[in-house]
Amino acid sequence: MTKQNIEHLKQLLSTPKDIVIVSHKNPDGDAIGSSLGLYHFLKKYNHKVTVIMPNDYPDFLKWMPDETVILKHDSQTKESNAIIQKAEIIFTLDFNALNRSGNMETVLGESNGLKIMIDHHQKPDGYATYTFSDVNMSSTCEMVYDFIDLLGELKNINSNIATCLYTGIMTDTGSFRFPSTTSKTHQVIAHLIEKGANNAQIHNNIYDTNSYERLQLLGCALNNLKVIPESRTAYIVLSQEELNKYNYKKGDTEGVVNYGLSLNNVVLSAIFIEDKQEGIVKISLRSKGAFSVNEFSRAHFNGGGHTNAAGGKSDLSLSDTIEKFISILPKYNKALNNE
Ligand SMILES: [Mn+2]
Repeated sequence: MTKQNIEHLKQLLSTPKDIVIVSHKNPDGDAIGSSLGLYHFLKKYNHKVTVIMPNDYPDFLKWMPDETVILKHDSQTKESNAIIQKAEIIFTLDFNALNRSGNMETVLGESNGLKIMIDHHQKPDGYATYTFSDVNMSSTCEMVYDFIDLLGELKNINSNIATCLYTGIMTDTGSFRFPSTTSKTHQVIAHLIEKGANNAQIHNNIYDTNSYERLQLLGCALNNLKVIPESRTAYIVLSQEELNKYNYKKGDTEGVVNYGLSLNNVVLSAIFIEDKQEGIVKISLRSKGAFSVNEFSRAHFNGGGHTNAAGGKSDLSLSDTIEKFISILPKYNKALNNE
């Protein structure tokens, strides 16, 4: 983002505009946090702002200030499309290819609204007029903070903005422990606490919301954990039957993949979750060090993300997907053992 771009954006935002903020399918804490943080910021300047997500998200995200204003495109399609079509400015947050927005892809592509991307994933597409992309950033929330800084408006961060941005930085950094967490991230976090983010309460809202069934499902997942020592890999499989048994709800498997990485000597962790309704197996991958699960997923599982955290999917059956995964791994043994 050049100085000239920022001047132009300042100019653009100096009069009230029709603005839409969208994020990716299956929105996470960073997607909701950055969208609502930016929403609260833009509302201060009398813009008309609408936040639209492709689909619903877990209950543990449904407490952020004004969360209830968010439209869900899959259940409010007509209304959402009409708003996107007449938007003057569209912020696309926490994703960088329009197909990550699920069924919003077409309407976003066709809308004449000026697009501004703020994102930290790899390989951004060229759809936006203004691309604010940095793969080294901890989170899109930290980038929204920087964006507000570039506009010279840090003084106007209120407790709602601070709360939303804090949440996304916390969730995307695994509570400030991933390598993307820098001293500057901590400075931003410190400032957000000064501005009214209640860190203990936010942590509680996000992480201490387990149901008994969710813990039972976690127990089942850990019981299913397998380790392949020669590949320094751990993986978990959850079948649809197991999910049903524990009354699975969206978000219940969030973070489970990280348990594999907590094993001594493991540098690659995967979880395979059967989704009979969509007819796919959903895959989450985590790694330590330089081993890129982004590249691994792009090459084999129709996905991508970051070096150390990526998603993917498979159209094969659950058992065939696992078989494929196990058969691919030996090719990577050298890289995995170099970590
Ligand atoms: Mn993110």
